[in-house]
Amino acid sequence: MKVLHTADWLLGQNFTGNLDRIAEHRFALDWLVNLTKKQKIDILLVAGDIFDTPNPANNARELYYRFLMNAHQAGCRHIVITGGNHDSPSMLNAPKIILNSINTHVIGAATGNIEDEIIILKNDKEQTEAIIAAVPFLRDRDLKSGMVGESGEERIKRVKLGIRNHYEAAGDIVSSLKQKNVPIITMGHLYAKGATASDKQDNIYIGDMENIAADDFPGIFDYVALGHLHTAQKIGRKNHIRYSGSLIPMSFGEWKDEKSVTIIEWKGNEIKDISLEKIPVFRKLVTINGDEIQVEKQLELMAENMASVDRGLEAWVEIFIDSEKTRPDAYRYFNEMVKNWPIKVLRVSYARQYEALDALFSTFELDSLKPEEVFKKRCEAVGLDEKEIRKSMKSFKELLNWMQDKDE
Ligand SMILES: [Mn+2]
Repeated sequence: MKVLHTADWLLGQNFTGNLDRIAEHRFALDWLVNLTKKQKIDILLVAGDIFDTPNPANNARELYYRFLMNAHQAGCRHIVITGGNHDSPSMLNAPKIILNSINTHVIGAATGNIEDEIIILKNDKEQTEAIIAAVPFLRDRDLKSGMVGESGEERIKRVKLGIRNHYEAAGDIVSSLKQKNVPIITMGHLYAKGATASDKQDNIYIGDMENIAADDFPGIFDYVALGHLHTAQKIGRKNHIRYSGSLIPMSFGEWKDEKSVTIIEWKGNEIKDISLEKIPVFRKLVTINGDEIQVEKQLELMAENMASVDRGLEAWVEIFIDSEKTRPDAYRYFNEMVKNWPIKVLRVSYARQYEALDALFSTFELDSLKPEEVFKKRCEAVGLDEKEIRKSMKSFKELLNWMQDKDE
């Protein structure tokens, strides 16, 4: 039996606020359907952050439903979808009943009853072939709401304990269902201890408080399919606890990442093999550093290389210029230079000009930044040291997390 693990699709993402990723996502999902067919995947797990926003655009929803139908028709017998911190639980859950009819199980959020997350997958002879504890992203409110007067540290402790308890309870339920030769798998959307996030990954709120360690997952689980971090990796040197990584690079911080999906081959309830299937690059994201002349040379070189391979979609570039002199029209200047090449320059910054926010970012660029990035720049601008910045960032992220919880 073969299980394919993927996560963090973030369909409907707007890059730097005004560019959509629909074409890339369509290519990636079509590729995934073909892979599912070629590899004869039995079970597909998507561990959260299906969509980028709680209310995604209709073309993003269309991609999602089209993929589920195509994967089903390609012979994938079971699909399990869990909600991530970006997803709206009610939006994911709304079509649950109809998706059930194509063997797709959706767990948008915790319900208060952990049994709701336990999915028993059966073959057409009604024999159990896998048991899945489909744990979605656990929101603050799922882990008992914050106590009045609770400090930040107390809250973190409570969140960590809540998550551990949740997995323990799920482990207890599946233990009672255990059958010979049937794999038991759990899913999760969280930041596991020891994991690496690309520095620009913006979707971590509860995030870097390191929710849970590899040893905290009950031993009953033969595989742990995680989402939330966009870089494929295993956790705590355990081969069976993994992040699949995202489908496409979600920010310039991920431009060097090799994206993949994880395929787990089983013999009974034992893992026979785990392999990463590399996802083709449908659009290049590139960060270029250097003085003006070096940047121009790199752009020329890029254009030459791209001309020799048919990549379809134009590359997106961000530029950091290391120079004393600034050019107020830098953004226009570089876009003029690349206008006949399959390249678009999205952002130009001067590396040495960190004194003031408004000197560094044009209005366009400010729009393209995430709140955390702006806050961090501000901390740097007022001269906080690294330790102080880390501390302030932590509080800021808690605040964002609280606001996000409130929004829903
Ligand atoms: Mn996430």
